[in-house]
Amino acid sequence: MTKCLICENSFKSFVDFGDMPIANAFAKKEDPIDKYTFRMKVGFCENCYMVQLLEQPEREKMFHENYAFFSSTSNYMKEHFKLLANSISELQGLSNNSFVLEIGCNDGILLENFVNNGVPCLGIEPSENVAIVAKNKGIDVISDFFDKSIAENIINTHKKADAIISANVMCHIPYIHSILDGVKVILKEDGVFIFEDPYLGEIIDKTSFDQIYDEHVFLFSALSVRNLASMHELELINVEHQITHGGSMRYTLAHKGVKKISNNVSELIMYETKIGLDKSKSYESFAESVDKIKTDLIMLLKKLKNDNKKVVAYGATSKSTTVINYFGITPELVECIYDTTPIKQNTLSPGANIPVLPYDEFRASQPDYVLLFAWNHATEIMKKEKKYMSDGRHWLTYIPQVKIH
Ligand code: JHZ
Ligand code: SAH
Repeated sequence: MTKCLICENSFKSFVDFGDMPIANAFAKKEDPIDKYTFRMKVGFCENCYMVQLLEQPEREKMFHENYAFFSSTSNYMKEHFKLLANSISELQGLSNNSFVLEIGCNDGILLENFVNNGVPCLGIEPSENVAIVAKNKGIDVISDFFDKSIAENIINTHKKADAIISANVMCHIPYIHSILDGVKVILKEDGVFIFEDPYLGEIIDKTSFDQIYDEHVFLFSALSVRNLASMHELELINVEHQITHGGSMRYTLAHKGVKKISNNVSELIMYETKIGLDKSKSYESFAESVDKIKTDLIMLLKKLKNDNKKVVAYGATSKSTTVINYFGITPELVECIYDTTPIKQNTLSPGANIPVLPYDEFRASQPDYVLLFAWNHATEIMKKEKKYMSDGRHWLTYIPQVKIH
């Protein structure tokens, strides 16, 4: 039994992925291979409804000056964050007298929009290499891990925030109580705290098990977020579905009792209760569904190998580390992974040592089948590669089930 990170209740795991490497530990060929692994199990706390990892590597092992994920590699995500900035500006009536704080600003994909619109803002970003890209865009960034003590420092030098924003960061932070204490300190009386993360309801529905890796310590639902907020005198006032990252939810929190609660919240809670996200037994078949995908994909990859087909992969995602290592995908089955991110290129994938190559070499490699690890960007990528792939080549995807396109 393990203690829940939110309410300290004891809980057990419902799925065990075995020993996993750091999802973004792409190894340069000249570097020694990092043999570090942690046991990746996921469980559900019946008391507060939080789905969470039982164990997580220490934060400095994941977020540092060689962090491999740069947010701005997707044009679709750039557009998504531009729209988010506009909608928050409208919601809060932001101007050059306002103040916006972002937790985990990465390369500045969101905050650059506020800078361009003359809205004062600040990013907090511990991974120095991505923070430098944001700083070079003219964004004010503190290179540190946000928590309550950082918040207390910020309040000495900045005014209170009209909006605090955090995309794909809250679900990464096991010390989330300290984050919410910090939010409480910095958020103006009528301010909003808006965050979005992959949505538990869709992860269960689509069996998108690859959203589970070291960085994602929590898989949120409205049920768990509402409860967590209430522990900090905050209130969940809105929820909005997003199609990003394979299905996400945007949660809006405000100080308790200040803002009207949208009907979306009770409707989503009703839906979550109906599909059983509040009950242990709903999670029992998840591992079986994952193993069905595993069997189907491995069988297909072995058959393609026997038929002498050339199979490569597209997108060295964090998610792919779970797929590759849990399924036992080797360089014999998938020759290499092409990716546009310079820091990932000419490296070996974490755990399985599949070569990661520059995207520029993808088309010349003439594959028969392309395994799409960046399936969450399928619309953007398939559009970009449409002409090339129409020449008798096939995409392979595996969420929600194995499919040849
Ligand atoms: P992508 C990361 O997850 C990690 P990952 C993190 N934990 C998280 O929650 C989300 O992001 C937000 C490449 N690519 O977005 C770029 C191409 O090569 O699915 C990336 O390496 N060509 C913070 O890593 C990868 O694919 C393209 O055209 O699972 C995509 O990674 C495009 C669009 C992407 O996130
Ligand atoms: N918001 C971006 C980046 C997500 S990547 C997007 O949606 O694309 C997650 C980021 O959170 C990483 O850049 C990591 O360095 C950062 N991070 C991790 N822990 C953090 C903390 N305690 N405070 C602030 N940022 C953190």
